[in-house]
Amino acid sequence: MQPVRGKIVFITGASSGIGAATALTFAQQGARLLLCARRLEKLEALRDELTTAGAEAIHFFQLDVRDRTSVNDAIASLPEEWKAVDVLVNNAGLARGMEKLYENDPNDWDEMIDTNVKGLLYVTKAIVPGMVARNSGHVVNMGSTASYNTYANGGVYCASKAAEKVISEGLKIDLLGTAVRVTSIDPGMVETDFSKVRFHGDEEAAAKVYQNITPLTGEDIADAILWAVTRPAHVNIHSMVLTTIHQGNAYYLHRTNGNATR
Ligand code: NDP
Ligand code: 8X3
Repeated sequence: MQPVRGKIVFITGASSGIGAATALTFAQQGARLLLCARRLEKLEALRDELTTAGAEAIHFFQLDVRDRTSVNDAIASLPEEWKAVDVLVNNAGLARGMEKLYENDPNDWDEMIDTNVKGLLYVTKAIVPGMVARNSGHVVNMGSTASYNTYANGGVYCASKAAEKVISEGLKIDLLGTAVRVTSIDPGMVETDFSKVRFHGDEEAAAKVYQNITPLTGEDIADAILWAVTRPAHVNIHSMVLTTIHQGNAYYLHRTNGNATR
């Protein structure tokens, strides 16, 4: 096992859900946490908990990953002691809307593609050249079971996660000959703010997604990320698909009320 104590772990979208849980898990291992999101106040609210949990150091900054200039400027202007990122967790992402593709609001498409695909690329481009120069590092991209099975009314979100899967594969190939590792973590349903965001704040619709199943938690995903990152240096975990016991794939579920699909 490779310890992460003292390593710089950069997590995008750390203000909520899987990102916040990953920050806590790596804090418990004594990592140095570099965290960003658009809602700086949400990051600030985590500071005490992360410090108490054991983070060696914490540095926050506000970032919208969709803005390429801001991504480049923010990463270029990091304090010197935060520049050599060891682990990048490209987690920032979202789904917007749940309607037939031809009835979707194109603004929702833009938001998903700009965040989940282009944002991930911008951050990767800003960080990976340094990893290559140091011949050391690990990129963890947040995928989804949505990249394996397309489900009704989710075509564009599924497409964005299919892009993430292919980008992860391509990055791994392009890094051959270096010691930099690439992992795609591909969860099924995780109860976070994800569905509230997807349904534009409709909490009732969001709650229904997780009714009559035991969903995964952010901590479950953080645990998977930590496992992938702490394998010996010659082991590259390419992808990890994880779902609740109640989920067969992105579409088939066992709901305790008898429903078998989403
Ligand atoms: P949350 O809504 O709880 O968290 C999403 C995080 O992404 C927030 O911290 C948010 O921060 C950040 N974010 C969104 N847009 C941007 C942006 N433009 N720039 C920077 N940060 C951004 O959802 P999850 O924790 O569930 O989602 C995290 C990732 O996990 C996403 O990539 C999602 O697709 C993926 N995923 C989620 C699953 C689930 O069932 N929940 C399953 C599989 C994958 P802020 O708003 O402050 O910017
Ligand atoms: C999020 C999980 O099933 O809502 O990627 O697409 S799902």
